[in-house]
Amino acid sequence: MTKTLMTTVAALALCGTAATAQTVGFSQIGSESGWRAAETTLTRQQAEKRGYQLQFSDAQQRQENQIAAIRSFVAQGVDAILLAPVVATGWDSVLQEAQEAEIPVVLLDRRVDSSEDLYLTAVGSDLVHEGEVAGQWLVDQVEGEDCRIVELQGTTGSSPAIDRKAGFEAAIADHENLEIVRSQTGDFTRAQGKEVMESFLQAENGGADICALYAHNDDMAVGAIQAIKEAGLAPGEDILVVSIDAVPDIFQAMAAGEANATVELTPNMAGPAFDALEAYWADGTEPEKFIQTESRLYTQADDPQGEYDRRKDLGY
Ligand code: GZL
Repeated sequence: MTKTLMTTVAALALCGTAATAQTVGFSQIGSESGWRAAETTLTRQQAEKRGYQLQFSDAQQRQENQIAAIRSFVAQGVDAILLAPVVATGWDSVLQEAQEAEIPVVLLDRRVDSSEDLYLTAVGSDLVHEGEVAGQWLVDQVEGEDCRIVELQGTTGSSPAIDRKAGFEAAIADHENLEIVRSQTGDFTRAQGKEVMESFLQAENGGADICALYAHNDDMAVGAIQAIKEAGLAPGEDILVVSIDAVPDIFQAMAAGEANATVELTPNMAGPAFDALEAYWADGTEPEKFIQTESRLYTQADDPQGEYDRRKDLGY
């Protein structure tokens, strides 16, 4: 049988399966941040719009729950699996099980250290670049003045926590006036962001010795802003605040002068993921192993109230 005829036959066979609704398993990390909630909302909307049945699993930020969910999806014989991996390590065996079941896996918004042969593609931003953009904004903002920085890291062992730290450090490396004096995980949540910032303030002369906060996501920054205010200081002025995600509430803080800059991360990772899966299902098209989404800096000069109004109903 010629290659063209084989491709046609394969496409026709797949079309037959495409006539029945594809079932997609989605192992989501949890609902730890506004951005995560928006990613879930948009994934559900994309699945509904494209006629897929979405099997959703919320792992409560525990890798063992994600691994169990993937095994359940494999047992169900789903047509594809979306995985937002809470941490970067420990996925080889369960991804091999999905591969042996010939179920394509697409990674969303975070990366894994497994071989790229074990997943169809990964959709996400350049997390190192996000950290670099945040760091460069602070370099430009302080204009050579000494600046003692405190850092709220994301979930320990997650690719955004590793990469956003690396990118920020790279951006400030050649500027001796900028120094990260305290750094600790706030696990991407508001509550822990507030709690850790309280400890930073206490340890740094009530906050008088802190020039800036770099938070790996806006939710930890919003929690920290509350702590800074409760300590009697003005966030955005006494302590500069730069973070990542561009969720509505950081724009509300910016409009109030309580936050200074955020780097946007699109929550619509599912759109490019489903596009890649549809091409793969149609004729076996293998996508690039990384589909990059855009990042953009927003500051108080970028109509924060308008950005809040534009985003507040997008499912965050
Ligand atoms: C980054 C993403 C992060 C968000 C946080 O790609 O995984 O996880 O920045 C979320 O808000 O918790």
